[in-house]
Amino acid sequence: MERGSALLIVDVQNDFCPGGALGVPDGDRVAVPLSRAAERFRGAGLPVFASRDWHPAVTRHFKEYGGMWPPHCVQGSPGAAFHPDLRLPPGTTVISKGIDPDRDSYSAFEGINDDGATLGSCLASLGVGHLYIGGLATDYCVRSSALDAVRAGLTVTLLTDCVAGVELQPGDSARALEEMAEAGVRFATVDGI
Ligand code: VGL
Ligand code: ZN
Repeated sequence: MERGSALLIVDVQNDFCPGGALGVPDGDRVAVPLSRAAERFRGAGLPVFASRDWHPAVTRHFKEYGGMWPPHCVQGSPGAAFHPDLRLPPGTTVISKGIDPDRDSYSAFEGINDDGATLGSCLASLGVGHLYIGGLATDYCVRSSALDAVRAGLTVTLLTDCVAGVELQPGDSARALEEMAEAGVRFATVDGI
């Protein structure tokens, strides 16, 4: 957590937690350690970002319209709200993604803040060089966001005790972790940073 670090919390939303429309096994278990991480970043004066999947009701992302997924995280619905155990410190920037009905937009780097600025431009204007990432789901949005962060030239650390995967195919999360490692992503636990 050196100067120039920031935290990105990916999609810790009700629909990705057990009982939700696209519940990730143990998805709710990441909320507490990520809240602790957010508090530590905030305490150190470092920026915190929280992305949310934020789909229109009609999108090619959903099965019914040609995609892979049951409807989830529809804008303004209870399922799209952050999980109640996730405590976001004041000043957290919310990044909304998946708004374009023609794209899956798994990566938070395809998302924007309330003023329409992309995550990439927010990070650049704050001088962020090292992004710490945790959240849901390891094998989709976390994977995609971490790989995009590397492509953007950032040092990336994945918080391994703060992620959980969809596992459409068993082993998807393990494969995603391997892919991230090969791309140069580092691994740490919340208490190790
Ligand atoms: C996600 C599947 C569909 C994610 C989003 O946040 O990982 N996964 N939409
Ligand atoms: Zn989605």
